[in-house]
Amino acid sequence: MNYVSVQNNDSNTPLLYSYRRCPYAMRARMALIDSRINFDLYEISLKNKPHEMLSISPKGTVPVLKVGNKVIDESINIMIWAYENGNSSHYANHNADLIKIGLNLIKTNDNEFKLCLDQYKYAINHPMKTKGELRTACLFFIEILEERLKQQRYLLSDKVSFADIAIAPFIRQFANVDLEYFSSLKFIRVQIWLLAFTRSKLFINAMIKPT
Ligand SMILES: N[C@@H](CCC(=O)N[C@@H](CS)C(=O)NCC(=O)O)C(=O)O
Repeated sequence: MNYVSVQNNDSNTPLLYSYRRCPYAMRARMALIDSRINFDLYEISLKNKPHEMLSISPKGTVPVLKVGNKVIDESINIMIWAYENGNSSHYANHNADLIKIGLNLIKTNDNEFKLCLDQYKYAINHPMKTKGELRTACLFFIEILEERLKQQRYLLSDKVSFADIAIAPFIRQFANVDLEYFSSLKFIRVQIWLLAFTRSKLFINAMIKPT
């Protein structure tokens, strides 16, 4: 992962438009690093998106991956591209059933859970509900993860998988809204899983600040 300005990218090296704190961009960076793909990273400002990015992906969200003439602008598709084109065991090791379970978990994360998470994060915009109600609404997903972690160390098996990498950045956001509350929950396995994730080399490398 090399931080570049857009002009410095030679068009043969995949270029990722990213935003360090965005959980979708985190999963894309981790999948690329995990797959041992050499890529250039351009850290954007969400308030001032580069024209080069908007010209190839007008919807204006990060992450966006440009590989030659191909543009991939959904984080999950960037992950799939990375695992199909790189050299990691995390995706390939799973059978079709586990891949399906992983993709379904990610779908629940990106839809129902993300909606509850945003309402909890920005509780001030939802005056009809208390913060307590908004955070309790998120717990359905934490409970699903806890149940999976009762059966194995990670979400799909005893090994880290693409599902852990895709989902953990969002659970980290949930935890960070109120760490004391998160620590007080009965979901001990999710707490341990998140701690292991945030201490992992992969996450730490994906979070290195641009110099
Ligand atoms: N479905 C997209 C969602 C990406 C997304 O919403 N990214 C946010 C940052 S976390 C973004 O770029 N928002 C646009 C903005 O804030 O202007 C994906 O999975 O890549």
